[in-house]
Amino acid sequence: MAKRLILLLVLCLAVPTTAFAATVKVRVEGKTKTLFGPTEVTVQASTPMDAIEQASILGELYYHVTTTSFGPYVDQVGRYGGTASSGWVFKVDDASPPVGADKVQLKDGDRVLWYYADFGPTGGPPTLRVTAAKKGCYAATAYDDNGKPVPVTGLTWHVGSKKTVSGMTGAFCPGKHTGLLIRATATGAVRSNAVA
Ligand code: B12
Repeated sequence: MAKRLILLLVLCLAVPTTAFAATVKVRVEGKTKTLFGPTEVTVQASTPMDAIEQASILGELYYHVTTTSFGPYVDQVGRYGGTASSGWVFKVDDASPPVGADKVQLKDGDRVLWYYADFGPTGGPPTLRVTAAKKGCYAATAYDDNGKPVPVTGLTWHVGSKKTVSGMTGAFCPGKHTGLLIRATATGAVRSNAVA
């Protein structure tokens, strides 16, 4: 009888995780380069913690989780762990949830970003997102931890890995760029996703 109860309990705990897996996009931005999914890879994941596990499986990406008083904490991804004022944080749909990565239930269409960040007196860095705009043009938006658009300086557009364009305001219209991805960087901001 006790064994059956334990089995039932285990099943109850296991089922929601699988049942609530959502179809989401995941990207991992490291300290010096993109570690996984520049164009954002679609995975099935129930939480941001699950999303980094899926990225790790698909990209053979090293990550490490430690147990803290707040719960499971990602203390390293790829080569770098944290210091007193830097470490690994995540956003869902461009905003930083105020709880651990195992506590956020993802829903279909969410975009999960894990990134290495240096924190100063004003908080963490904004994160950049590039979207395709009208007529072959692109827009870049920087988001703060609350998911609110914020201004950035030094915005630079990258066309593939060789061409860069700086000093532009408004949409970026690169012209023909077959096979080359468009992305953006800015001073003190986390680099953007890449868009075809
Ligand atoms: C410094 C800090 C960070 C640093 C840690 C740098 C480092 N040294 O590795 C950075 C900026 C990386 C960070 C990240 C995050 N943090 Co933080 N962080 C803090 C802060 C300000 C101090 C923690 C500390 O140093 N304690 C002193 C040391 C001696 O104790 P410790 O137990 O060893 O501390 C470790 C853990 O706290 C761990 N840690 C830090 N943050 C978090 C968050 C979670 C959910 C977990 C499980 C562990 C954890 O890192 C510390 C150093 O190794 C606290 C606020 C506070 N006053 O406690 C928030 C705080 C713990 N963080 C918080 C949050 C939400 C996060 C993030 C989930 C934010 C995000 N959306 O990404 C991430 C964690 C994601 C992950 N990697 O799994 C919340 C947790 C709320 C909750 N109830 O779950 C707190 C309480 C801030 C707040 N009020 O919102 N954090």
